[in-house]
Amino acid sequence: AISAAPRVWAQAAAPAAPAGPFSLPKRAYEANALEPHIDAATMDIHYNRHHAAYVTALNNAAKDNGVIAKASVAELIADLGQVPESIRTLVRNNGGGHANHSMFWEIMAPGAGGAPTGEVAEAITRDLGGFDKFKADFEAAGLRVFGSGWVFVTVDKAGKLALLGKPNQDSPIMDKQMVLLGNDVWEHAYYLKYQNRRADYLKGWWNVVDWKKVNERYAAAKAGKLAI
Ligand code: MN3
Repeated sequence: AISAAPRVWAQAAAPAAPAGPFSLPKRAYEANALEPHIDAATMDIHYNRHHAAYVTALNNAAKDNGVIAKASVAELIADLGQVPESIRTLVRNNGGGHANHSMFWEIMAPGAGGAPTGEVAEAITRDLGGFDKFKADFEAAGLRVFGSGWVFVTVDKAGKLALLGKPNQDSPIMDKQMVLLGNDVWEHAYYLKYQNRRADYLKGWWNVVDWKKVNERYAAAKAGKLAI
């Protein structure tokens, strides 16, 4: 008889990545932990396949290139001019993808959401017009990204915030800026659950934003110690 065991997405194994300097960061929660806002199947495929593929491509590039092998992902994408032209686009796309997704998993958590807290709440009020206006502007920026991309909040060393969208896997780090938080608006981030309803995904996402972690990133940015 043919076995008809149901697929358990949360237990799907990560593809074997070649040994290399870059690795998939550990996620602090299970694939189903952000349900219903981010479904387990999307989380599993997004992390174990999409993000893993960016890491694998970077490791493959590092095998033949000492510059890539020795740099952190943030160092690489902050200065793409140091990368040989023949693989610059590869490193831009996959290095950006690795940095963006590493940040993305970090700023989400189960049982999170609600209003921002601490210094980040004050900065949102001061620089972005308060939480309600910020949420509306952030969602609108996410909808304006045509095709695939991200919407980010950047932070400078003085703690000042700014909102911007980016195409593809581009990162504000490529413009020597620091990322406080960002949301992935590639279809792979939401299509299984939300189909074409990107606006609903953007609205639901606030329920999983971990403001405690965002405050840690804010403090790190002001101290000049934000790694990604
Ligand atoms: Mn993605």
